[in-house]
Amino acid sequence: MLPLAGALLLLLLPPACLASNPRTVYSNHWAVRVPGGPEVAAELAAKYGYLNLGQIGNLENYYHFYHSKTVKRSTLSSRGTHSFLGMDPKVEWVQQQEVKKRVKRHARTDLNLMYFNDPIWSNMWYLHCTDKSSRCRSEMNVMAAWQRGYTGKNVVISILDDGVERNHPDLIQNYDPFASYDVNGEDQDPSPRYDANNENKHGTRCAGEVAAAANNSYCIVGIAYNARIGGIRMLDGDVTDLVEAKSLGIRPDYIDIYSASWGPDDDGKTVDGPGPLARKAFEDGIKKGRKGLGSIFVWASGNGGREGDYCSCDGYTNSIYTISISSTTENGYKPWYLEECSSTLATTYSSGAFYERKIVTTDLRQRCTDDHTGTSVSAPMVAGIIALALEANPLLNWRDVQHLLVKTSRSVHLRAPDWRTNGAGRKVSHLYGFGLVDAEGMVVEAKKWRTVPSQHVCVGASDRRPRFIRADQLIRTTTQTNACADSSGQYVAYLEHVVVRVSISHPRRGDLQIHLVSPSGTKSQLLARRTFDYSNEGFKNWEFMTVHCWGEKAEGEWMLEIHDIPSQLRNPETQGKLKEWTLILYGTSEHPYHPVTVQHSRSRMLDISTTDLEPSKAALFHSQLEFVEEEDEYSGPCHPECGNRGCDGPSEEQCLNCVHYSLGSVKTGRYYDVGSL
Ligand SMILES: *[C@@H]1O[C@H](CO)[C@@H](O)[C@H](O)[C@H]1NC(C)=O
Ligand SMILES: [Ca+2]
Ligand SMILES: [Ca+2]
Ligand SMILES: [Ca+2]
Ligand SMILES: [Ca+2]
Repeated sequence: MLPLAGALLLLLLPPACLASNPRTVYSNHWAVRVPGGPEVAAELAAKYGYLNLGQIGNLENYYHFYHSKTVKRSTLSSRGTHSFLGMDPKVEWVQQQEVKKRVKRHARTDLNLMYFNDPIWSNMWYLHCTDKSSRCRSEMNVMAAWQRGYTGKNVVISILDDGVERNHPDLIQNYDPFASYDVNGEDQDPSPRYDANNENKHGTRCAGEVAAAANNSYCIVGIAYNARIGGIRMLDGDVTDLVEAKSLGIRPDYIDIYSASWGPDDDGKTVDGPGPLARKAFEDGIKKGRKGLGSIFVWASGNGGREGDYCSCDGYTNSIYTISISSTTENGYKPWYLEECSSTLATTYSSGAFYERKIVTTDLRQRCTDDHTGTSVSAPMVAGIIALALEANPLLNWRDVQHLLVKTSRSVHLRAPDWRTNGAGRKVSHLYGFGLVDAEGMVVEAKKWRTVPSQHVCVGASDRRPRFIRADQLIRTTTQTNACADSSGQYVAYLEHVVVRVSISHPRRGDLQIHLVSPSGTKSQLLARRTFDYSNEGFKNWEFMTVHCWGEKAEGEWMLEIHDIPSQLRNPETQGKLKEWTLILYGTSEHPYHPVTVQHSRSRMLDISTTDLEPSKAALFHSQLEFVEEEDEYSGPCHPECGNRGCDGPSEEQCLNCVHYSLGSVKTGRYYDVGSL
């Protein structure tokens, strides 16, 4: 039986839009609809000898099965076991994938022709994941974004670090003195201080990742290789609140993106965040920076994984104003240094175990290194990718950029035990946020992006009823909210960030585990146990943040759970106390992508390839389709060449590819890509 939406689609599609291949070529991939859930899908795959490659994008109940014994490309539809799969009562619908004609947009072969004469280009494995030999199975699609013409032109990035070697042969071309400052030395030149250990190499390594020159026969290719790059030297000296505030506020109308790969000690026992001045610098940056669009602060999520650190105890990465980035290894494994928490937005490749490759980039003393590691790698990579998106659309504000990352990042093959689909249909994990970044997805979406509605902030009433926290007990406390529907013009219908401000006293802070459950049932871990955190200082108005509820409805019942699991080092008789907690909801009163003022009246076929059914792409198709739906209807005359196909403008190029039809409901678009797989 076909699912309803699929049936709708087939009825609506005129024959002219169906595959025009005279011979249908079948692949060894199947799309299968299994309403019983992932376990049932896994069972079925095992039973009939398929490899279950997981849910197709964010399409619930649709799974991607692969059968290696089937001839890879065949003109005969496979029978035998495959018809058994289709007949299983737990399978609602199954379709062997036909190989469709490729179209320009995803012509991967072109990517292989992309040649740079930089000697280390071929070692930049994280940009060559489509190569057959590559272990990174999913692309960050940086080359595809370049192919669309985006290389960071007119975008300015600055690295907040220990200096940048501005005369490095691979940096000098894009180096921008106006994007630079030396806070440590109080001068204009951020050149690092050289010592025997090359202690201050970090900033130079990060700068190359972002904007090393391309095709100059030297070292590597930066992700935004035509962007301008500067350095703010601020880590080589005493770091104070003032130093941080100064650094975060250098030329906010000139610098678009600040990339920071530092924070409080990753020792697993520190709870620390920006002081009053740095906090003010963040707020000023997002309100006034980029002439009011908001500075973009990209932040590494931290390297304290081995020490059991948890990034929600780092107030910089945990801030709503910073874009927190995590790392995965070339094989999609969790790196040893990874810190989990619910404020992480997205992920890039970085180093991992000794047998996994590291990142190549520019190094101190005009050199090149293949030894750059940790989440320090990931923040500049995303800074570079955001630069590509800002080139595609310079009017993106600071929240647009976060929305783009939420929307386009993908879980793909990244291994995490906690991938969950939130109430808005987005897969999210405490290891990886919304997943691996997709540079092409970012530029495509950015190009067509409409600024999201203004940010509302709904501060709930503080719950000051004290509650004891006893060893081995789980306490639950709930709050019912209408999300400020009736007051102050701060109604939050659709969520972005959610913050829980808490004050807790406790004899051993590291014994606490805190979760927040949203009205849609999404459970964010705000704090995990930290073995080394023996502090008796508790939390004083600490703000935990989660992005896991992004896109969900805010109204309803929220639940805070605190679990005290005493370590052996502590007297379990001593107890803690939850003194106060407050829920702060950030978001919009209208749907961020479908404001009510927009007409949804027409859709059309998009010339996107659906050839290989790569699950990672389904989400992208979805978002592209969503956008097209949002186009205002054109009601004027069409060019005669359009025949009966309709058009969205008067010229010949604006003819629609298919006979147009009305969308009965906006939701149809959601299934459109499945139907055409
Ligand atoms: C780099 O330069 C070479 C010539 O040295 C040229 O053939 C190639 O197309 C250039 N690559 C890119 C991506 O521009
Ligand atoms: Ca200097
Ligand atoms: Ca180069
Ligand atoms: Ca940390
Ligand atoms: Ca953040």
